[in-house]
Amino acid sequence: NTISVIGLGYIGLPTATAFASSGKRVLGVDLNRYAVDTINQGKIHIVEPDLDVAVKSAVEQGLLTASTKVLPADAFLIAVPTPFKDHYQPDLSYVESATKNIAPVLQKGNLVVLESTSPVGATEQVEQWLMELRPDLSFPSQVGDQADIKLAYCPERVLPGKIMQELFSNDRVIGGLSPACAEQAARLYQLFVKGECIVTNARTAEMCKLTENSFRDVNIAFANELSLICDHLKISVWELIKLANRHPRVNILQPGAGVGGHCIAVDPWFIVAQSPEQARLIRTAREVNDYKPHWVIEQVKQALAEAVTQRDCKASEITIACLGLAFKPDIDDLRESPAVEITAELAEWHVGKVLAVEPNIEKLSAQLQQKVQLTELDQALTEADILVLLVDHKQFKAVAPQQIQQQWVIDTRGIWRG
Ligand code: SAJ
Repeated sequence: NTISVIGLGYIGLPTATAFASSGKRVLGVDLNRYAVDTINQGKIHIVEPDLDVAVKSAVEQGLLTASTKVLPADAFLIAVPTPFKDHYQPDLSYVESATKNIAPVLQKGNLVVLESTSPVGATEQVEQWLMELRPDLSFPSQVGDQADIKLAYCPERVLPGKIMQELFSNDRVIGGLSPACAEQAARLYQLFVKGECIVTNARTAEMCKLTENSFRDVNIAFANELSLICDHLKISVWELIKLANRHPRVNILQPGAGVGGHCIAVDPWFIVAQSPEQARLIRTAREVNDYKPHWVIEQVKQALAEAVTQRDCKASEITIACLGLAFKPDIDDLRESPAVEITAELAEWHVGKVLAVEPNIEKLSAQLQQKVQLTELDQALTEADILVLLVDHKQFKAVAPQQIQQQWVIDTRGIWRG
């Protein structure tokens, strides 16, 4: 009576732990030896609040073990990355190798669930790979509900930073390759999910995940586009949004330095790649959000030109401080962060000093370290001539606008110069 989770990253590890907390025996599988060894010591290799305690307790109770090898189980959950390759085409190679790894140990009655964010049709593709490798077993597209192997798609929808709460409380959308597949998967997730487990078909569930993140991307793009329009028309976008949101049916999100993370900036492309003719708004939203960091860089360049003229000094005498590097507030995750993109480009281009403040990390990557100096907030506020506020971390919000002495402040979050 074991559940096997393939891929022990930001989604796989919390999910494995959640099943273990319901009393199930869980085997987590990952190619990363370091991750496997760390987990078996009851520790974690990623940063996520409350995950360390949960893993420690699951490992100590003997319910969670990790391995680099796949073993027979009752259910297999695939939670491996699905990045994109050139021209924004989804890359299913990790899903393919996970599928090929479980194929030899599959047994009649097993359930296979794909959790990774995937293009529409990916669960059918997994079935296809399994059918080719295991002609001795029957599959849903051959015999429907009577199949030896049940397959379903069940996307994760948890918010990084709140994974250990949302994993239990969120509703789950569960799409089966047949109704019996969806029902069997729903029964599995009900072991720990307190929200509702709603069943549908696999294609709808796949599209549902992509739709949720595209919805957010389009809405953030609307806010980011407004910030450009307002700058052009000399209006405060922050005041404008506050006022517009007083309308009972208007709820505009917040502009920022761009959209980061490995979900919202990626998933809409899966829709565009499959339906390029139809997905016009979704593509444009991606382009608007991807353009925002470049616009911020232009703002900084303008400020620098002004500073040099006004002070009659050299550009090398001007210090720029970039505040915040993470992809969103109060986390330490710098992956796919527009703030990193902006800081790196400014450091590359500016002849003077570039400081960075990121309260959630201890040191910079080797690449950034060469050009950027990681400093404390106080020092940056004293030393810098130009402030570029990129992330609304709580430490920055705690500084009153009156404390900011700089003439040039590019405030992408509207906390000081709203
Ligand atoms: N952002 C803005 N303005 C806003 C809100 C967000 O600029 O008003 C930016 C953030 O700064 C960040 C990016 O958007 O750079 C994405 O942040 P986020 O908090 O919106 O989302 P993620 O990427 O942390 O998590 C999303 C969530 N999806 C939705 O809210 C629809 C989460 O529930 C998903 O599980 C996750 O993607 C995922 O793994 O797909």
